[in-house]
Amino acid sequence: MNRPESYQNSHLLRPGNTNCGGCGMSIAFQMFKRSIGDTPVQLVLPACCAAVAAGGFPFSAYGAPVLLSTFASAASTATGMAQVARLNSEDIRVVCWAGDGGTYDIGMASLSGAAERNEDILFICYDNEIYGNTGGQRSSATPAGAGATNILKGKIEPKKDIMSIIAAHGIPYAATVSLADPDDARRKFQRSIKEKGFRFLLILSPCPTGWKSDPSMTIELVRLAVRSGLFPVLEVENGSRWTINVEPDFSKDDLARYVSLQRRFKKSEIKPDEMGAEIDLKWKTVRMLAGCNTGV
Ligand SMILES: Cc1ncc(C[n+]2csc(CCOP(=O)(O)OP(=O)(O)O)c2C)c(N)n1
Ligand code: SF4
Repeated sequence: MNRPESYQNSHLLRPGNTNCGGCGMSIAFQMFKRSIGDTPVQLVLPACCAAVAAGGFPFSAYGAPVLLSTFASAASTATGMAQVARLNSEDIRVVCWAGDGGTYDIGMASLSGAAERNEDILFICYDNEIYGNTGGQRSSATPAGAGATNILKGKIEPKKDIMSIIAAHGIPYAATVSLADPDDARRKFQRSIKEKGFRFLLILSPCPTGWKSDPSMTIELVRLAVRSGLFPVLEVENGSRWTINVEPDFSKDDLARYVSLQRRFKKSEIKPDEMGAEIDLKWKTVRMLAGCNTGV
């Protein structure tokens, strides 16, 4: 079947897909596509909302070749695809697009292996802080205080520090992406698609369904998470050069508003003050790693 002209290359994630309204992952996909333009990509999707988002070809299917993998093999599948492209001298960038469950938890072993071998792939984690596709269970990315369908009173343990773990592999480029800072996001998408070797991006991706937030508040939630210091916006080059890209104002009001806009914190025994203490600790580490290297 010939693809209608208007459906070629214009979207990676096309209109008509099954994602919920206001899905942060959908917005991230659109920003990514607009940033990389016509760069040819192949996608590897482990089990996650992104794996079920597409529909009938060619109307709502992804605008790039896609291989669905198991959770555990996403980074190794991408490694194989990148090696084949290299052997065939094809200028194709292979992108793993995974949720936090497939990154922080179940996909970690092959992700770490590919990072250690510095495979030529871009691994993007859209972090909605839950196992969204199966109803919103906790992952190790769920922040302390947030409820999930299998921990009704709120998580006790803090969110796993994935950026330190990834940076410890000494990969060429790793960065966090704020959907509320489009210029910074575009720069990071453009750099990471071009760079050779293993690259990693972490995108905070609100999930209105799981976070029980209004779909129109998705970007506002990211903005509040960045301003309050909950989501540091930074990049790490070669595992050692940490740069803070957006300086938060650590406003307690922003943190309180962030919490109040989502019903997942409703039954929490952890209050915004205690979350503030965790933010302080997080930023001590970030500032220590960044030294005086502030990009703002
Ligand atoms: C090994 C394995 N365990 C469990 C599942 C069921 N499963 C499918 S999608 C999913 C949730 C994935 O969560 P995440 O990676 O955070 O992506 P999201 O659904 O939030 O987009 C689970 C648990 C599976 N497919 N394979
Ligand atoms: S459940 Fe959450 S992550 Fe999945 S499509 Fe809906 S809003 Fe997006």
